[in-house]
Amino acid sequence: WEAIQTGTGNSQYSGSVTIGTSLSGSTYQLNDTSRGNHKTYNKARSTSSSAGTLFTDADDTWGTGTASSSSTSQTAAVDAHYGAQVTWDFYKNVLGRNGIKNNGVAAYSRVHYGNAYVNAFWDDSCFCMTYGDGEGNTKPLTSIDVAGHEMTHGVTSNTAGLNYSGESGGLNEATSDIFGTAVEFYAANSKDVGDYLIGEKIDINGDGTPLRYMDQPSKDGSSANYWSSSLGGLDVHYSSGPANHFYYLLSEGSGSKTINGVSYNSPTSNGATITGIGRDKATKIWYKALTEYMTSTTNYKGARTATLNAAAALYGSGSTEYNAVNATWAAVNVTG
Ligand code: ASN
Ligand code: ZN
Ligand code: CA
Repeated sequence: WEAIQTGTGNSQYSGSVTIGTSLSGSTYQLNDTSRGNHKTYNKARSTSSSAGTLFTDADDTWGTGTASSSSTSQTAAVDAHYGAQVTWDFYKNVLGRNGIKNNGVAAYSRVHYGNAYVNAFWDDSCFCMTYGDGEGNTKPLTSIDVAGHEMTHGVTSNTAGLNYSGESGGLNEATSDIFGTAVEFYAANSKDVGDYLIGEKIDINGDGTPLRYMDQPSKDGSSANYWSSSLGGLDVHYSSGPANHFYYLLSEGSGSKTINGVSYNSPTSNGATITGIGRDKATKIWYKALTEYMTSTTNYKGARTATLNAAAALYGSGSTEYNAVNATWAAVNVTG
């Protein structure tokens, strides 16, 4: 018998948070029974394919809130568990999706994977996401935008199924950045105020810069701002650029802007000025396009059509939103 509990989590990146746990006998577990039984496991440096050991605790207060190189620290587990929880709630409350497969069943998370492993990934075969501890084993890749990114790979796999290469691969990656960002803005805690940067908290470059910039993807030195005929030859984490840029422009508009203390400057390929329609509408348009109009082979031209169809269905063809989608694609060099 397991009772639904809410534990206190002292996370590394999101402050003190409430997390879904359960009580089995007299032991608490990282098993969120209110969200499809999402469990978080400890790999304790192993890279084997097993789930690992379910995190347990005596008093339902988890983690210390500070970085630790311990291979079994609860803190990384708190961030991963919380990230999955907020992502679950975002999909349910904002987009009406009940879990990755829309069937109420959760995936699971594994932390402390490998030794100083600097990556996180979704795996269709285990239906799980996995997080390394980062450089020095003290920078786990468990920030909320990364958790939202990885869990969204599961959603994409189970909806459009965008092939993970060429332009469809870039759109797959962008979909994870888009909803990872939307999840970060959705999170209601004191530390995650929301930004259009990816991985700004995990310090993967060692100099405080984020992994990716949605307002101007080329700021990472490798991503494309605009579509070109050679885009599909880039790594999928760089060919995501024009779609990430599309999402920023459609949400916030072109030019300079400061949001939650972060400064952005978003250019356009054609010199057009774009007026944003807001992040909520941009998010709903991308989700409807992903789940109803995109397929495994959708390319950038197809993404334009899919989002126009989604905007027409949601707001009407010829609506302000529809026209903004059209103008924004043109501003990243995607036309009909
Ligand atoms: N962290 C990467 C991602 O989710 C892992 C990968 O390249 N598959 O995209
Ligand atoms: Zn990814
Ligand atoms: Ca972010």
